[in-house]
This record gives sequence, C-alpha cells and structure tokens, in this order.
Amino acid sequence: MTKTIHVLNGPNLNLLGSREPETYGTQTLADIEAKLAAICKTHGVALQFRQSNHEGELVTWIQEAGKAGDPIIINAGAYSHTSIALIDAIKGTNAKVIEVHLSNIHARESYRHHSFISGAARGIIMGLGALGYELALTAIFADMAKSES
Ligand code: CA2
Repeated sequence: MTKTIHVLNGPNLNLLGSREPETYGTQTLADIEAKLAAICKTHGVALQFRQSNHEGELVTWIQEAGKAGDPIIINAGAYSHTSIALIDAIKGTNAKVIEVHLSNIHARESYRHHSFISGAARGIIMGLGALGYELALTAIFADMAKSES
C-alpha cells in the first residue's frame, strides 16, 4: 500500500504564476500543491510536494521515493530535455513515474521536443496546464486500486 505520493518539480517552476501565463497558466506551484494535497487527503494518502533548481537534489528525491516504493509525478522542467542523471535515477528505482508538463512540449521549440524522462515513464501528460498534475494523481490512484484488488 502506497503511503506517500511524491511530486517533484524542476528548475524555474518556482516562478509559476508570476510570468508567462500564456504558456504556463496563472496558478502558482503553491496553488497546485494545495489542490493535490486536498485530493490526497480524501484518499488517505500523504503528499510530498517539492521543487528544486538543482539536478542533484532531484536525483536524491527520486532515489528516496524509489527506496520507499512510492510513486512519483515529475515535471523536471528543462532538465527533462537534458538530464541523463535523472533518467539513470529513475531507471535505478522501480518507482512508477508519471511525467507531467504544463505546456505541450511538441508544439514548442524543437529543443523541447525530446524528453529523456519519457522513455522510463509509465505515462506522460502534457499541454493541459495544472490539470495535468491532477490527472496524474488520478492515474496513480487507479493503479493503486488495481494493485489492492
Ligand atoms: O511545460 C512544462 O511544464 C515545462 O516542463 C516547463 C519548463 C520548460 O523548460 C519545459 O520545456 C516544459 C520551464 C518551467 C519554467 O517555468 C516558468 C514559469 C513562469 C515564468 C518563467 C518560467
């Protein structure tokens, strides 16, 4: 039984809601966290919601969730397009990972089209703004219900 769902956010996502609302929406990361926390509460599951501008910190958090056998929702921000360290961390755990992007990375600059995370993700949700995080939670709860039945 999963006790904690880890939501990991990469570089610059602390700026959400302050600039580029046409691309990333108007909600802040704190708004998204509050929404997910309320949903998790109704399911009796804890939420660990974190953001870092540092690649190594994200690696450590992936390892931590993996060791605990907990699922991960990750928006690795620009590290999605660059980080072999993050993909190694994901592959080194058995953690179920759902990749989320607020924007549709395929409709943007070509350097955003490839994500290293995608190849190791159980699923990918993008282009739906903050709703994507909620949909990722729904997918995790559906998996949990399946594995408990
Ligand atoms: O669409 C997404 O969620 C991204 O992961 C967001 C990253 C970007 O590098 C990825 O290509 C796609 C950037 C997050 C930066 O967020 C900001 C929010 C407001 C103002 C400035 C940056």
